[in-house]
Amino acid sequence: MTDLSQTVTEGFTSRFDASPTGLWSAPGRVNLIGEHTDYNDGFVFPFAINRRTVVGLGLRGDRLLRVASSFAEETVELPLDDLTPENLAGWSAYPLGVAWALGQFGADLSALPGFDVFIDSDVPIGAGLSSSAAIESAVAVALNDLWQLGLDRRVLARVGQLAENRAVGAPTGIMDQSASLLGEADSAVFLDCRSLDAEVIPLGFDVAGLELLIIDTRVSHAHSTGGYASRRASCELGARMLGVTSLRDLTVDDLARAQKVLDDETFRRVRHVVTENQRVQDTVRTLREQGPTAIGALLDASHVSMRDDFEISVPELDLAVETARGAGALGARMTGGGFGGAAIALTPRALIPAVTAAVTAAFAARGFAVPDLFVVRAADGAAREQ
Ligand code: GAF
Repeated sequence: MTDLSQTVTEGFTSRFDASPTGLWSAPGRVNLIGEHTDYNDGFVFPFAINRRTVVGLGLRGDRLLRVASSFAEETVELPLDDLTPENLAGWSAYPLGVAWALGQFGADLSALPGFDVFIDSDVPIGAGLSSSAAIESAVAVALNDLWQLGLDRRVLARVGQLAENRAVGAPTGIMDQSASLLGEADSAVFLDCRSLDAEVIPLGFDVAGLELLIIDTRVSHAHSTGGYASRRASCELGARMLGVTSLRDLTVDDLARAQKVLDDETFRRVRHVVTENQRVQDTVRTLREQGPTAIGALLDASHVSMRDDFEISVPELDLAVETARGAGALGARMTGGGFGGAAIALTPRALIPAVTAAVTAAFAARGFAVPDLFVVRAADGAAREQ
């Protein structure tokens, strides 16, 4: 039994005075490349990581929902009949939002029993590694099993996204839940966010002697406020003004025309998305043809585009990227929604200590908070544990 499985079993028993029927887990994710492309119907290339959320869940004989976790003292209770997005708030909106969203995808909530759930996680919160999608995906697979809904994983990803959009209030895309549900060890998920076709592609990091180093800047971010929503709105405005359904419908050859039609800021937002879609496809092709040591320049270009065109980086992320590159990383970029969170640095294994030391020293010299640096591996997606 893993440590998390044990704390969840013990937590469930002490809060609910019973044993869970089962344990399910789902990983956080890191995005290798393809940022702010998902809600533009574009391409992303994330992978599930070896940090997970574990949930213990048991059905009840009545229609009460009870949610507890190791990160909050309170146990939240809500009758299933009162389950609406408006009645949800705080951390419990993630698990309860999933239960509500399952109802929007065909589960007959009026005929199903209530449940108790206990949650624990080692996915860092606020680091851009999708701690929220890990909770949503773990609860989604658990309820799909115990409520016997028979929904497939692509639908469960949409369930998690709907929970995040409506119950949590963050206008996010489908990437994070897809990575958490569809990920496989040592591989990344090449997802077409329009068709939801997903291809699992081996990364080959191990054979190439590479590691993916996470540099958590400790600058925390939230996607339910401000910048994320305004970037999404700019993309939608750009698509409308250019007469396309979404920015996915544009290629780099359309950018000259776009520049004539759009104001400078909207044009730069559009240029980021259009070029980023191209970079995702180039990364997948390069990985296949030349292996992972050849993708560094694409990661670097992605960061520059987010820094200068999409304007979602912060000084800490820029410093992390520049310093990691200077210390020998093959490529580096901020990852996730931006405005804080983490950068990634694709780094030869032997250089991990040097890059870690250089970034830590550079942050200290600039008076920034002490960053947290750690390696992640590509792991399997959500699963029943017991
Ligand atoms: C966050 C969102 F949740 C994703 O849907 C995606 O848009 C990402 O930011 C940016 O690529 O993680």
